[in-house]
Amino acid sequence: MLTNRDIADRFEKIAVMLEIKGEIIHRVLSYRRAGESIRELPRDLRAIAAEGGLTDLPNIGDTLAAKITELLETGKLEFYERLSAEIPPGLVDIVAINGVGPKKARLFWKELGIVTIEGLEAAARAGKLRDLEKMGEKSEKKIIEAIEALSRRTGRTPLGKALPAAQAILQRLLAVPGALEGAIGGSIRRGRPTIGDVDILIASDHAAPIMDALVSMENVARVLGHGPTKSSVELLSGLQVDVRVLEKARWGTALCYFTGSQAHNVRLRNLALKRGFSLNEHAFSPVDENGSIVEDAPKTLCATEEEVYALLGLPFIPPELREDAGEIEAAQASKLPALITMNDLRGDLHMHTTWSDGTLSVREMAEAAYARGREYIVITDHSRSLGIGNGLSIERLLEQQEEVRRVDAEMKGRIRVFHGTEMDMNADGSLDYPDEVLEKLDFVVASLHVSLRQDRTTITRRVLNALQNPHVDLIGHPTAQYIPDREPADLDMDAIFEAAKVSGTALEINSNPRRLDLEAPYARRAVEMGIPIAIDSDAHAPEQMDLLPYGILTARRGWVEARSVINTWPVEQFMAWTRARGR
Ligand code: DGT
Ligand code: CA
Ligand code: CA
Ligand code: ZN
Repeated sequence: MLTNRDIADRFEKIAVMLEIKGEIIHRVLSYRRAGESIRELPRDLRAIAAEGGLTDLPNIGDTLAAKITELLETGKLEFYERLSAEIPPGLVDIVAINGVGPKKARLFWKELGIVTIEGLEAAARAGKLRDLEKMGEKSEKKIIEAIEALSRRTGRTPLGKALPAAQAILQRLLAVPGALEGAIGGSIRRGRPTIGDVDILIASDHAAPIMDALVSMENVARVLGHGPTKSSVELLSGLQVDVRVLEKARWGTALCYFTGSQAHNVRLRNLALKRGFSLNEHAFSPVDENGSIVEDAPKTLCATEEEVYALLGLPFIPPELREDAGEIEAAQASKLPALITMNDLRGDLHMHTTWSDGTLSVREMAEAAYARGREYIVITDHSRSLGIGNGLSIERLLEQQEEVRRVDAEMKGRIRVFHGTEMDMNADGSLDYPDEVLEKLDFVVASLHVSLRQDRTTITRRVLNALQNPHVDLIGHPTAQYIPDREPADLDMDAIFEAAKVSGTALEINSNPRRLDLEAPYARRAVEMGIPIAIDSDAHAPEQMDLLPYGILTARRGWVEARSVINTWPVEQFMAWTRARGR
């Protein structure tokens, strides 16, 4: 399903393509401005479209509204498909190079047939650009430098983009006749927050049709390699996808190998060597005392990963743990954690409604959460100082409480609905509501949203203040990172963990794939210190409740068990916990 950001990206891409085409600036700007407006929207376009409100948005007239509707309904845009046939979409990436505008991109394309950054770089290094109109050795050198800078800047793709793209491709490939089994491997399977490239495995005896299906997908920008059992493509999004086809009899060794991590694989190979085998993606092969593979000796194939680990004397190790971060030792000692799963989640303690910047009412969010199997939720709209989030004054907060109580009564026997807040930890270190207001609430989340670039002492003190307040139950998205655009705030995490341990305040794993905050290593440390965790959706719209699996994946990478997570607890236990915290 396309998000506001996807549609904004698309319109901005169209603007650049029109510019390369040489369209009048008025038309170019209409797409660019529309893209910018959509990117800034505080609400889901889908909801606005459902209300018929698209043309009320800034910079959106009838024509663009129709295009948004087409994108929302079909996921595609006829106009864009036609334009792509005329203007290679890879040129848009070239325009992103510092110092290369649409005119230059057009020049390189028309004169030298260059349609990708790599093509441009090769031409520049070969000295082919300098003789073009208005170019020279100096500008050629500048382009090489700018390309190098660009490749340092980009690189990894957020999990939230890579995983849905990988799933869509996997489904396409599994639909090819002869495909028996398929999986996403690599860093996606391990749940890393950002992804270098996508690795997909398919078990089949007929690789060719699967390879052909991959390279002929319409969202392929370039084919990087097209072999008999192994191919790589670059998608229009820039994401690289590696696909390998193998026999089902070797599925276990192959999936294990291509899941990684490389460090984990090295450990497994060493364990295999100790047992007299060389282990690779194909099989366990007997080795002699020098470690050389014994030719003609029978190899052992593994159809499942369980068999691979069993041959190494280990229980199955969940992919999220495979980072050589103690999982091998834990497995050897039968001390692997019983990792949390989606089924363990009962509550969701952080979400927004139309009272602040959400898209649905309290009742609608409760229904949406109930439909997804939640047993209890906390409504946590923004607090008064957060202007951009339409934060609630004390009066509106108390008014909202009446509505929450009413909805809770209406939903009786189906889901419990509690009243809370996502309160700002203000730039001056104060909390955004006084204690006498906080004590009226069932649950208090405190979050950093503003002045995120304060120095370490100042910004850490804001969080420590919140941790010292007995009314604060949870620190929301503690580091305030935003993947990939914003680094975590410069916090003294040691001090924060120590303070949370003393106060017993929970720390959040925010499931939004743009946040994934806390990340796994911090979550693991919190659990080791006995600090409670909450895994929340922070939903501003109902479909964002479906992002919880990203939080679960992150928790699993952090060795988190259900018992450490307060919203896996039955509602009575959760209530007893918050009450014991001074309510
Ligand atoms: P990424 O793509 O940077 O997010 O990270 P990965 O882990 O997906 O890495 P990738 O795509 O290069 O390779 C996928 C898996 O294949 C990797 O996790 C382990 C395995 N693999 C690839 N190359 C090697 C290698 O040279 N040695 C070993 N032991 N394993 C490898
Ligand atoms: Ca990968
Ligand atoms: Ca790869
Ligand atoms: Zn929130």
